[in-house]
Amino acid sequence: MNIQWYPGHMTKARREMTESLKLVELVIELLDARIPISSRNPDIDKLCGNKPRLIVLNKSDLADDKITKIWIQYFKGIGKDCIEVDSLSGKNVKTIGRVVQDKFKERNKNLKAKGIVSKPIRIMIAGVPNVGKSSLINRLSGRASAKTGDKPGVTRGKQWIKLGSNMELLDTPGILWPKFDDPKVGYNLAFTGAIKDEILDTAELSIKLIDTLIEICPESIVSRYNLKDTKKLAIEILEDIGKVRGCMLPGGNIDIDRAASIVLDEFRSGKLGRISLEKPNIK
Ligand SMILES: Nc1nc2c(ncn2[C@@H]2O[C@H](COP(=O)(O)OP(=O)(O)OP(=O)(O)O)[C@@H](O)[C@H]2O)c(=O)[nH]1
Ligand SMILES: [Mg+2]
Repeated sequence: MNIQWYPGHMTKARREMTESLKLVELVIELLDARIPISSRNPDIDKLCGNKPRLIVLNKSDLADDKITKIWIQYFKGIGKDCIEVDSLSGKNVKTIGRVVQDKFKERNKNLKAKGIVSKPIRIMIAGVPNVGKSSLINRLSGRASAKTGDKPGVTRGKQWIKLGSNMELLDTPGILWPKFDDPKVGYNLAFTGAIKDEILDTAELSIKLIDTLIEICPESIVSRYNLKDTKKLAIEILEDIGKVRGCMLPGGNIDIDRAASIVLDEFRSGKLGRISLEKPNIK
């Protein structure tokens, strides 16, 4: 399966994003803590130019804590400010306000010297579909200002949300890029829910996910599905999972599609544990 998803609305959203960049002083690049590289738009440097940026690793509740800490060091090592948050519970979200105010200390001091007491810092939140941009905005603003949902493509237009008198946030639709050079990127985005499920082959995707989990953390599926043997093909493991979960079709065959959906849903909702699919290449 060759995964590509770049519908027309993303071309439009990308154009709008380029336009809106002129209006903001900071871009929050929201990445998925489980796949910080795959969820990073390869065009982001070109898109943002030298606009100040803050990298925020979201869904940290679903990622391995130790690995997330290493990712933060990795980004700091390449000169990028980076923090982790969980926009579902709100954990660490307040740190963003502190980091932003700190980044703009000089700017605020200069404004004050000119007699301007407060001019809100305008911030754009950018990231792949379903990474949690709108959820983060709602957490930061303390109200349900932006529409959220557990599928990609919920936000369709840009929306400004005021955060007291200090900051104004711009929610943007999730965008991808026209071609994933490495097929692994497409899979990682699909596993984590950034790609519309309707264009994916669920069984094939789930088999790929099983292969990946067997490689990086076999215990996650062994314990969840009481697997006796994992030294077999991923399709056979998926059949075993189907049997354990009673996914049977009339006639006694295993309902592979249902079993595949179970594995994907349970991975995405963290029931298989806190799993980071990408690790940085640093000691
Ligand atoms: N576990 C977990 N779930 C999260 C987190 N942040 C957001 N979500 C969930 O992820 C899903 C997508 O959230 P949204 O805020 O709609 O994502 P978005 O980036 O705005 O998506 P688009 O508008 O489609 O681009 C929702 O089901 C949220 O509840 C998080 O930190 N942890
Ligand atoms: Mg949204």
